[in-house]
Amino acid sequence: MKSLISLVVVIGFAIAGCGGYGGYGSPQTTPQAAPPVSGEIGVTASYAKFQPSRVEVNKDKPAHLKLTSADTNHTFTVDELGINVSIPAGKTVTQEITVNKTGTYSFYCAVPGHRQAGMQGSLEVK
Ligand SMILES: [Cu+2]
Repeated sequence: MKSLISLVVVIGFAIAGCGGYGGYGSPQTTPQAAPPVSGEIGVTASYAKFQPSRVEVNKDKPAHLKLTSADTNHTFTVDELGINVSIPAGKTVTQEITVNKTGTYSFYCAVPGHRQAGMQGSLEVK
């Protein structure tokens, strides 16, 4: 009787699996989010501030910026480094940056009026 119960469980999973994927093809082909990597830095933009407003990265080491807008459209802009990433309202975008020169750089939101309202911070490269 034990083996029969096992079989029923297996069939149950198989049916649930088919229903769950709804015919969108093999679940193995579903793109997976990249696993968290060291050097991932989350920054949340909301009017009118960045949280955190101070970000540290290591020179010559790729840093993964995970930029989230908590409200409206923003940008993450660093003029000296040629970085200008749009962050659509309510979305999270990731941007890899590698800076090869130590120093303190200013980042800000380029949406008119946002920087003036306080959407700026410093990017420290060590
Ligand atoms: Cu903004």
